[in-house]
Amino acid sequence: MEFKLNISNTVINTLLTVVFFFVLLTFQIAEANIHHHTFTIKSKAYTRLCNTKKILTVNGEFPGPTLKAYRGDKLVVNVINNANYNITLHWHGARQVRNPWSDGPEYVTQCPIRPGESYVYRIDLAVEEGTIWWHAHSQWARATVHGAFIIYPKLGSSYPFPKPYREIPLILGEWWKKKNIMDIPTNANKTGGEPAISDAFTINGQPGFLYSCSKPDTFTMTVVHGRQYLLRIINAVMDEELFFAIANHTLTVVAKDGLYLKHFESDYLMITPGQSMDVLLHANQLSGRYFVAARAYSSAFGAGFDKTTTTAILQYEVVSLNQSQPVLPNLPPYNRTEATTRFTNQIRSYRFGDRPVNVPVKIDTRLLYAISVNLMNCTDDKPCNGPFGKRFSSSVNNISFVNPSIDILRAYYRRIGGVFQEDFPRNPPTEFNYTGENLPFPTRFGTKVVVLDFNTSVELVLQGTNVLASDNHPIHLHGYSFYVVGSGFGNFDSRKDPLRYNLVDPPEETTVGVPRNGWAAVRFIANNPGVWLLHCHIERHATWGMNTVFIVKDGPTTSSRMVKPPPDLPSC
Ligand SMILES: *[C@@H]1O[C@H](CO)[C@@H](O)[C@H](O)[C@H]1NC(C)=O
Ligand SMILES: *[C@@H]1O[C@H](CO)[C@@H](O)[C@H](O)[C@H]1NC(C)=O
Ligand SMILES: *[C@@H]1O[C@H](CO)[C@@H](O)[C@H](O)[C@H]1NC(C)=O
Ligand SMILES: *[C@@H]1O[C@H](CO)[C@@H](O)[C@H](O)[C@H]1NC(C)=O
Ligand SMILES: *[C@@H]1O[C@H](CO)[C@@H](O)[C@H](O)[C@H]1NC(C)=O
Ligand SMILES: *[C@@H]1O[C@H](CO)[C@@H](O)[C@H](O)[C@H]1NC(C)=O
Ligand SMILES: *[C@@H]1O[C@H](CO)[C@@H](O)[C@H](O)[C@H]1NC(C)=O
Ligand SMILES: *[C@@H]1O[C@H](CO)[C@@H](O)[C@H](O)[C@H]1NC(C)=O
Ligand SMILES: *[C@@H]1O[C@H](CO)[C@@H](O)[C@H](O)[C@H]1NC(C)=O
Ligand SMILES: [Cu+2]
Repeated sequence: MEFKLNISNTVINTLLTVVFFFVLLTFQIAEANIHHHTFTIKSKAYTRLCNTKKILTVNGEFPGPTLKAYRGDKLVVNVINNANYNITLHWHGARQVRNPWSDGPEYVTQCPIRPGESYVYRIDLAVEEGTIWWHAHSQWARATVHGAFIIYPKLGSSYPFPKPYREIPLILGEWWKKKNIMDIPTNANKTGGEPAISDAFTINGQPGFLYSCSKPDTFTMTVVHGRQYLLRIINAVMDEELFFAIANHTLTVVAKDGLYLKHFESDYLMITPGQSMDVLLHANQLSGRYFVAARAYSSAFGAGFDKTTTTAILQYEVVSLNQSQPVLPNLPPYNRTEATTRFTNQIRSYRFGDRPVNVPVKIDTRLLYAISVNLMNCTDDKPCNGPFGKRFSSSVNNISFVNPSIDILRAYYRRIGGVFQEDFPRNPPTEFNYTGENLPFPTRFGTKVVVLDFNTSVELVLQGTNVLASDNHPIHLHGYSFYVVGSGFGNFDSRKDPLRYNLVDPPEETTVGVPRNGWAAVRFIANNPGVWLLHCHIERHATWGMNTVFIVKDGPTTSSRMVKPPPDLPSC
């Protein structure tokens, strides 16, 4: 079933139209290409850090195959599950307009594809352009089942920056030397403690030069002096936000989450799990070798984390410097929240081409979601290895999300009762000093959603809390992008803070890092009907329950209604 990805071979064009309708053909190339892919999930042995173990892969590759398309194209991906685990795939950053059936999160929009089964995902790209990515959305499979998804401007259009000489995808990942990744959440759930901490981060699959067993295979990018390169950087890490830098080189950030932004320069990036960034690199330094490096930004006091540094090498084609080892960049210290704030505060949306900046001004629905890590008493005789002899949990508005037994989308569409409740609290059920010296408290389990009318304009304030430990939470919304109109530290003040909102050029994103002990206010128009997950992209937090769901009702016209479910939708 092995299938070599080759987009040029798979583009379907109706060549019959060539002779008579040249104009129509141009239209098809630019707007209506369909790319067919087959993704076969299987286990394959990989050696990293001197140890060989089996991991889940797509088509035997790690990281998985890169999807490439032009803006406006359609992709059809047949996913064949030849592994021994359930699987689903998510197209992270693709809006899936009216088609939640292809969005991917298990038990939210579909039942898992079971071993031996297959499912066809359809992705219609409309507004997306730049770098997004795809990953598994089933248990912890995404640790190795992920890859880049590159969307070029339509043929005939150009980037809003000088055409780079070359493009280089850099996928940041996380590696456990001996543990079977698929056992990590199960084992953590047995003890109630932290999931196992990883042994390394990776760049394009390799921990890098600082590990003797990775040194010879370190990802190396060779550049020509004077040229400009486009780095397509994706944080596919499970549990840590990362600082990223290239020694002696200033980076120009031009896009984030598949959305262009106003260019800005920085010596480093802070990129959360779930985010992708397009960055220009000017090869304008002395012709030598430089480290590309990333390590954790971890702000939760007392939380264990992987303290290692992953590297790749930037090497000039003709090396004139005599260096014993490449130069290491200065990365901010692990807990330097100011460095995170300084970086993210520079992001501004960019009015470009047919992409206006349309920040909703009149708000119909205001939501305040407090997000926290919680501790539960033990309910059975299993040992509780979390802090204070309790079990970890996490919540949004004090509800810790529980996967239902069939997906919420099917239950909603087919009106099957008893699967979810529509009473998710629109404000924290108990008001407290969210960022104060709180004692950790327990939470409630539930499968609750907020139902929104079609076209509702929503303001959602994500309020970080200091319950147990405050952390920067990368919150990702499926089916939408949103404008981050404000953010700050401490408790959101509904009287004062809106006065300082940026309604002119706020960042437009699909994953926002909610500041540690702070808040972020996002706005969007609920004009994509479906069932859409909102969750923390730090995997351990999502596993503990930091998820919730929006159901957006159908609009009044055929073109504002959800499409029908596909015939091959897996059942539970
Ligand atoms: C975790 O363990 C508890 C019992 O200790 C069980 O009720 C629950 O279903 C488990 N959750 C998962 C996701 O395995
Ligand atoms: C890199 O930058 C450091 C610090 O600014 C400087 O000391 C060093 O000479 C530079 N190295 C190269 C090869 O440019
Ligand atoms: C490079 O530097 C090393 C150590 O400083 C020296 O031994 C070696 O001769 C140098 N090589 C060249 C080609 O200059
Ligand atoms: C960051 O870590 C350093 C070194 O461990 C510590 O001294 C400092 O208090 C920490 N800062 C914060 C804000 O937690
Ligand atoms: C949790 O355990 C503590 C100490 O064992 C006890 O005081 C408390 O009442 C328990 N809470 C619940 C909700 O059972
Ligand atoms: C919340 O707690 C923090 C930390 O103790 C304190 O500085 C702040 O004043 C408190 N805010 C309110 C509104 O009580
Ligand atoms: C959250 O829910 C738990 C369980 O019902 C309750 O004990 C706790 O007080 C609630 N906390 C808040 C802040 O609402
Ligand atoms: C949605 O709202 C926009 C702006 O108010 C309006 O122009 C549009 O017609 C609405 N769409 C539908 C289908 O109601
Ligand atoms: C795989 O999915 C099926 C269908 O939902 C479910 O019954 C089964 O428990 C799942 N298996 C695992 C290991 O989660
Ligand atoms: Cu989180």
